[in-house]
Amino acid sequence: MSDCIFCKIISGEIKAKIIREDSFTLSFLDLNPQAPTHVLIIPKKHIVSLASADEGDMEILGRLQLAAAETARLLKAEKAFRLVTNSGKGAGQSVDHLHYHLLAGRKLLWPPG
Ligand code: DGP
Repeated sequence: MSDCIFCKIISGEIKAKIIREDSFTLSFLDLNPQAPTHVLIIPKKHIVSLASADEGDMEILGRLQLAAAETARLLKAEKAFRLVTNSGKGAGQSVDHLHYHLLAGRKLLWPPG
């Protein structure tokens, strides 16, 4: 989508520190880190949010999970990390392109705020 920040990161129009990439997903450092390790994992397909994904997105949703686990391994965070998606403005979603936050490197409290 032409006015989507994350689509612009995928196309290279906006720079980001890429951690991992494959044909379907991109992992890159969050601009506003909330933990020593804070990576965003996104589909290259523009999906607005998890709530708007449908059965046709089943494969990409699986690939996102595996990309997140691989990203955690690459960053040596596989023993303790959190994967979270904010779906909808009320949940804190500020970018309307599905993304998972991978957080690690500090004590992660539960429940989250
Ligand atoms: P959320 O609030 O769940 O929609 O998370 C959006 C995240 O995206 C937020 O943690 C900050 C990050 N972000 C926003 N714009 C950019 C950008 O241009 N580059 C990078 N690397 N991250 C961004």
